[in-house]
Amino acid sequence: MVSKEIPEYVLRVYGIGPQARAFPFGSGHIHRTFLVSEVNRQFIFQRINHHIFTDVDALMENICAVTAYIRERVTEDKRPATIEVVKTQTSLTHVQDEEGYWWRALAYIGGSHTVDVPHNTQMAYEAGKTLGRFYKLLDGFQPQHLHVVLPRFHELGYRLQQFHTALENASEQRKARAAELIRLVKEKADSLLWPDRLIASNALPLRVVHNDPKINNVLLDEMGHGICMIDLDTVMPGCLLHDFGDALRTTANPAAEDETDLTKVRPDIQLFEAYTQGFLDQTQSMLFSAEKEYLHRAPAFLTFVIALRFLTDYLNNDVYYHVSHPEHNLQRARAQFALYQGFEESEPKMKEIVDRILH
Ligand code: GN1
Ligand code: MG
Repeated sequence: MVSKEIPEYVLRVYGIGPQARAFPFGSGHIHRTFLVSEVNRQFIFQRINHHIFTDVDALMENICAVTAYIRERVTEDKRPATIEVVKTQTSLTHVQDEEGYWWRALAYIGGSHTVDVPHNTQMAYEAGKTLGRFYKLLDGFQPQHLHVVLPRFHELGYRLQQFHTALENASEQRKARAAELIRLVKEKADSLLWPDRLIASNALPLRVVHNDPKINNVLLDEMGHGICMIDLDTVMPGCLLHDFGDALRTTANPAAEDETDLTKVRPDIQLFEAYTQGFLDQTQSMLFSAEKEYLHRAPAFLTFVIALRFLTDYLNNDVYYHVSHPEHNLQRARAQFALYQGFEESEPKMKEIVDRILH
């Protein structure tokens, strides 16, 4: 039985019959995702959150442009080097249902899976190599050809503005529950504006970046080898340090993103080293010296940005991220701020590792 959550009309335009089965899939915080299985084919179906991605045509154009470019460059590989948007029978990349929701389908790669936390250093290495390969394959794609679907996405100054607006409108109860984190933001924010400044002064190159390369956006095969990056929604012109930081936020943290036991939340330096090795094995020759110089400071920065966004959404009564209970965003923010502090303390050690790998 097809899940009632995917309208029959949507499946029909893809030529999928009523015998197909559908189940909720993955752990994304924004869209609704399903695995749809017929006797001999499987698809990922996603209902796009158009409150967040307001220009769905631009979003899909970006994904199709980037994946087409990668496919043209990799012809000899048997394994897919990128995700593939499946078109409808009339060649559309996305369709709207009667309620106004947009849907898209992606080919499911047999035997593939994702993990929410790395199982070992080998897996961290594979994740780093997979993001590095994504960069290598897109070297030459002009970032200006992409739409900016979510402007100022990782700009801390922008996220602070949103935080201050949320603070003005938040309930006394939520402000009280979050008081300690609110204090931390006010104390630390100024010291973290350096990437915004470097970007504004063009000291860092503009690249095609993923913008959400957390470990569960790395597709792995049965052997644990990286296949490709998935979730290309936020691929935009941007900054490599943002990607490197977000990747380590999830790959160098052995605990869950929303871990309640904060004693478990700390950067694991061996996982950091393995990821960095995998990433730099692929990208070292492409990197600019300004990028190399700041790699070790990217994890604390980006983890702070994500923590701040969870906190802001808590103050806004959970309007952005899916939550499974009323304190979920606060719980995520607590874990991510704890991780941020751990990364900041580990910067000297991370610098040593980056320098050793680069020399
Ligand atoms: C969101 O939906 P998902 O899980 O792919 C968010 C990312 C955050 C992430 C935190 C468009 O990604 O920026 O890093 O949650 N995506 C958007 O896990 O805001
Ligand atoms: Mg995403």
